[in-house]
Amino acid sequence: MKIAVVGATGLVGGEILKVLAERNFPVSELIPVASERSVGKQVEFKGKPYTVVSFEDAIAAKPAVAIFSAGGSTSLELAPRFAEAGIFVVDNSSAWRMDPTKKLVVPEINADTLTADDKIIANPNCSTIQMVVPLKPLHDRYKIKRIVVSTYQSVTGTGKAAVDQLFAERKGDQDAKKVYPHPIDLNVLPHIDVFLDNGYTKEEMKMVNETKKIMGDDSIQVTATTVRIPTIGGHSESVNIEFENDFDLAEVVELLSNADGVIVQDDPKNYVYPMPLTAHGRDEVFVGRIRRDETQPNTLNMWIVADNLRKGAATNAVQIAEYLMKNKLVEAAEVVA
Ligand code: 2RA
Repeated sequence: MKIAVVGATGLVGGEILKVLAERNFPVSELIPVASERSVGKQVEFKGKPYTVVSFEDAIAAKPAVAIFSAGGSTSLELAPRFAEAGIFVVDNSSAWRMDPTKKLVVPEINADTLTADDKIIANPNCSTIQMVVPLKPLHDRYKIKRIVVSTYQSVTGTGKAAVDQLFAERKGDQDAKKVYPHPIDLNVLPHIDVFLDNGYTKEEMKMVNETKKIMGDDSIQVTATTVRIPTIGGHSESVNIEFENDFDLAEVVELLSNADGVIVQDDPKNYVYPMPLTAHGRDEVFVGRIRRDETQPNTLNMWIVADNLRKGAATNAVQIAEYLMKNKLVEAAEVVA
């Protein structure tokens, strides 16, 4: 398949190239794309250099799929132009996620809703993806009433400049360029994305709204506090889930162990639990500290960790492209076009 990676020079773009290579995605032609200031730069794919091209050249090259990770405004402007040219867009930004005409897809949960007409497909927010992957099988079995989540998010979610800020501060560089309004090394910021009028951040409201859309159930109540911490390996989440029905803890562990894309790491006596350090570079979502909330009925606590650049972004997007290919939606669309 001819595939374009839009935003190929960014952190997520680089991870998309790695994931395509690792998963042996059948790439017949790779088209790395970025804004004017990066056109002509080189990126590496499977050990070979590729030259970054402009948006116009990418549309003219007619890839079957373009995976976008270039920010909301670029996506709002350019995704429709790619789509009009018959190219499937899998978009990592928040631009299209809550658009009722667009699907918000986590392949383990709702890829089967996709059709050849879904030319712009939204990839959910990283912290939402890693939460819903393990929660969906539990929702199907016990029906979730309410989720209380607090996140501990990696600086890689902000981008390269934030990783640079963290390491510059760690080296004692007082003039480190600031992406955050405060130091991030040796600190914790209860602030991800912009603050909204309701006192929550946009990241927190993404978790509320996207969870309902992906699960296809508006009755699920979600309340979130999203926090940036000085780590790079992945996002962690403390999640408290109240179910309509009671559960058996051993069955919960079994459901999670059998869930697609989930690995249970839960042996606290031997200090086994998910951590960003061990989730880093992995495609799965890791779950541990699975225990009953003893303060109220039908309620579970657990700890979820995933590499936000992988399952939270690149891997999920590549899995969507794989689904389009395996289910022949790409060819079907080309025939129609
Ligand atoms: C973050 N959720 O971690 C964002 C990235 N999309 O900041």
